[in-house]
Amino acid sequence: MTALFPFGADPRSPRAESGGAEQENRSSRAESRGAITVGTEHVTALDLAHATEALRARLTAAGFPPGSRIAVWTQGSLETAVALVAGAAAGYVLVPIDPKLGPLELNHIVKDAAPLVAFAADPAAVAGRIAVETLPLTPALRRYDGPVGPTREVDDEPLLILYTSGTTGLPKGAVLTARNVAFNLDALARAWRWTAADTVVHALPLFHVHGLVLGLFGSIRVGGALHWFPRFAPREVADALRLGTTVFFAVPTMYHRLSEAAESDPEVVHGLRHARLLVSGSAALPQRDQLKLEALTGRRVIERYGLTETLINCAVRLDDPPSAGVVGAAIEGIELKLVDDQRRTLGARDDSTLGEIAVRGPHVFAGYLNRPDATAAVKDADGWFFTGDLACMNAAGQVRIVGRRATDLIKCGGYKVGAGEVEAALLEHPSVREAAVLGAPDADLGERIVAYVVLSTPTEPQVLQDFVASQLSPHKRPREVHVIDELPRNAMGKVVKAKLRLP
Ligand code: MCA
Ligand code: AMP
Repeated sequence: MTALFPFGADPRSPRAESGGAEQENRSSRAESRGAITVGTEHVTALDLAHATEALRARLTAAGFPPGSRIAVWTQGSLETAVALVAGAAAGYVLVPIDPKLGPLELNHIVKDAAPLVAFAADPAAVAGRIAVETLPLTPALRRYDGPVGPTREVDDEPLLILYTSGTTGLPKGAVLTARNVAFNLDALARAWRWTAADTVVHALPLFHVHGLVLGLFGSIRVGGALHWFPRFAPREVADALRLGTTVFFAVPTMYHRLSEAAESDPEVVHGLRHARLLVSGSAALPQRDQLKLEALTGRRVIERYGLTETLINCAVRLDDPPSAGVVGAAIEGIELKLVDDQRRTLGARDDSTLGEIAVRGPHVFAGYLNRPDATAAVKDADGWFFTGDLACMNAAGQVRIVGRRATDLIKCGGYKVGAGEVEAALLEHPSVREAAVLGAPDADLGERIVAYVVLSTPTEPQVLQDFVASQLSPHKRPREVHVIDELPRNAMGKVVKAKLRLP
């Protein structure tokens, strides 16, 4: 078995594993610069090894051995990133929490995942929000200077519980194992020749796969480095690329904003030109943004496609020829097929036959926490996971995503939002009698959340937007609220959302 991260033992200590020359090299290389940089602060690989030991010692002494579930409030600080890596390396099961979660989701997650303890860089900011004890991260994780031990091995035990929305109901906790993560990252590293020489820059949240698994864990697993911005600003990312980071991970909304910034700011163009690799994911990258960026910078953005439950399924490789709208072929070591409505395999590789993407392999999650029913609905007895995404495939196995089965799932800024979740939150407002929510095309966000409501007492749309932002994560708020007299329904009384869609 191999270690999850390459800083398993202090490369300078006699406890360093024999035969770990490559590991030692990688650690030493990353040690000479920041393994993780946030703002003006950074930690080295050796600091991460110390933090792992410190976290393990602290939690074990408090009665929480490795294997216990710990929640981490993913506040925007270096300490947060360190705690996530250290917690994973020390063998804990991490439940990353969006610090902006509203009470509806937060209470559900804490009850469902039942973490024994929580960590926060700034416990005061989250005081009283959950019944679990919240320990401060600073400064203990960086003061430890005792001996360091091995990190967690790549095993089939849970590593992460990540919450993801469905069409209705509250988010479900996807349980990802250490093997899921390690296998997926190694395959991507090969596809992109992602090595210890790379420094990734990203400005994604650390409570979803994209920012946490790819951006943070990926950078550390390859022995490289990460420059993390807790907030996205085009110029900051471009400056980081210009000053030596080599790889950029972002959602399409960020590329859209970069393409706009590049029109007026030559430094943004300059930065993007410097990158070795620009990768987009979490939602479809519109052609117009791709072309605009290419025209301005001469660089192409490559796409990869994934889900919380499967991590990354497809990726355009470094040497693949450019092809519009293609998210690449299945990554090495996984099986991918298209299926029809009855889940029968479609053999066509004609770039036009449409089917649902199904995948199988060591990257597919263990299941949803406490929801065997929901797991059985998406994963069959043979291990195939049915994604709900509709696509076609060409003769080379390259996949083009065309849409998704469930119209009640909205991808807004790369965040998945269930229409039912937003409707339920709106119905909690005393003035709302009925609500229907859908996604409308949006040049910046991909899709924007639009709500149609029938009111019992007059209320301003802004009040309802703020109400949803206070109950759920603010990114789940409707960007538009339309007050109507009644919702269109069919003969069975079911709301016909198609009749609400904007022209
Ligand atoms: C605005 N705000 C509010 C309100 N309005 N707060 C309370 N009440 C309101 N009414 C706050 C927001 O919380 C936010 O604060 C700020 O104002 C701006 O909000 P918003 O307009 O929503 O954000 P944005 O600027 O449009 O964000 C665009 C973004 C963001 C930066 C692209 O959508 C983003 O970070 N997306 C990444 C999503 C992601 O990582 N998805 C990966 C899923 P503040 O600025 O303080 O937050 S993993 C996945 O999909 C798979 C595995 C894959 O393939 O990757
Ligand atoms: P999430 O549950 O937040 O992990 O979102 C997963 C969903 O994001 C997938 O089912 C797809 O619908 C969408 N997605 C991710 N990457 C891409 C991409 N490159 N192109 C189109 N859709 C994507």
